[in-house]
Amino acid sequence: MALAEFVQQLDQLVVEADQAFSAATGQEALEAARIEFLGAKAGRLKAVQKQLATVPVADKPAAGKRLNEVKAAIEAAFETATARLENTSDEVRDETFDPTLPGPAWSLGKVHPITQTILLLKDIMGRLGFTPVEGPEIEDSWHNFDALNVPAIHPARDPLDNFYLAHAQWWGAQSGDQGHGSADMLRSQTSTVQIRTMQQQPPPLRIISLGRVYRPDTADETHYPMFHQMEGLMVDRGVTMADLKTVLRLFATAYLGNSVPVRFRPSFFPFTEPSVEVDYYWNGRWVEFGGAGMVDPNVFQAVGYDPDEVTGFAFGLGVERLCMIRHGIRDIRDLYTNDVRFLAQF
Ligand code: FA5
Repeated sequence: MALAEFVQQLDQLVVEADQAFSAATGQEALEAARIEFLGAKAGRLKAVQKQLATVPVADKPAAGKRLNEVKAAIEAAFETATARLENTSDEVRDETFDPTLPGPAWSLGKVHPITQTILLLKDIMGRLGFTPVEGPEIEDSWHNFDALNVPAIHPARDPLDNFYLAHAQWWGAQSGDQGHGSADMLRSQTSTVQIRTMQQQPPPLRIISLGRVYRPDTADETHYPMFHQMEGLMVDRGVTMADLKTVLRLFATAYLGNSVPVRFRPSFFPFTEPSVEVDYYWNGRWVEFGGAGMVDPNVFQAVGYDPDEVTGFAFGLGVERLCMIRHGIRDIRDLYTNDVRFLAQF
């Protein structure tokens, strides 16, 4: 092959390679063009190079020199295209960005301690055979009072002790039967869910209900106008006070991690007879957690259960109190001020 022809092929190759590299819009296309022109085995430059052998001996130095120049030019065109693609990638390049500096510290959100407590309580009670159920937070006074055997003239119905809704006529509800003259209110106890569950399901029952309740209590270290209760209800043939005490003791032992003595103090709730206050012995003192008792026969009658057939126990414990004792929290208000420094500890 004559020198002129050899050189012309090389020059043509530079132009085509440059066009192909410039046209590549992505890494894949660029790599394909690189293989086409610069490929070590079957590349087009290699093919022209092989023809160097056919160039007359006298012209070989000039041909070889030109070959090296063209090779360098094609490689330079490839480098330029590579740099172009890197600069136009999605990432916006920031001159001041220093990849060697430590990045910002991300802190993960946490489950609120009350929610953590609720999950744990469900877990423990679940192992004791109690299924979680739910009820509405806006209740009618029939479920909150009447069906729970709270008499029409009972002081617990007083509007100063309850959050009735603006349109509700609490006094009209005093003799309310279900759905009639029944005032809407924010429930003051989770015992309402006992009623709703028994209305829907026949005995035997073993349920818990965890949720918010509302009372116009002044906030202090141990009281808040909105708090949570865990209600428990077990109904079957032959359920006794001994079952109640056993369940509460097993629960406390699982929850607090030590053998926890339980104390019952005589008390009064309209919906249980007998009724007790439940105290746990913890860190050298007795702490009150809630109320409990044997379900009053009048409650069974209100929901259509036969009190001659079944007996049952019920209890209502303060969830905040349980949470506070486990974590050594002194003031219930800390749980509701949403201070991340406090909440991040749990
Ligand atoms: C009741 O609410 C009954 N319904 C409990 C019950 C259920 C008795 C079933 C019998 C059978 P009491 O009003 O005592 O009871 O409240 C129970 C617990 O809720 C208290 O012991 C306390 O731990 C918690 N508690 C009451 N008021 C507040 C408040 N303002 N803030 C935080 N926790 C409270």
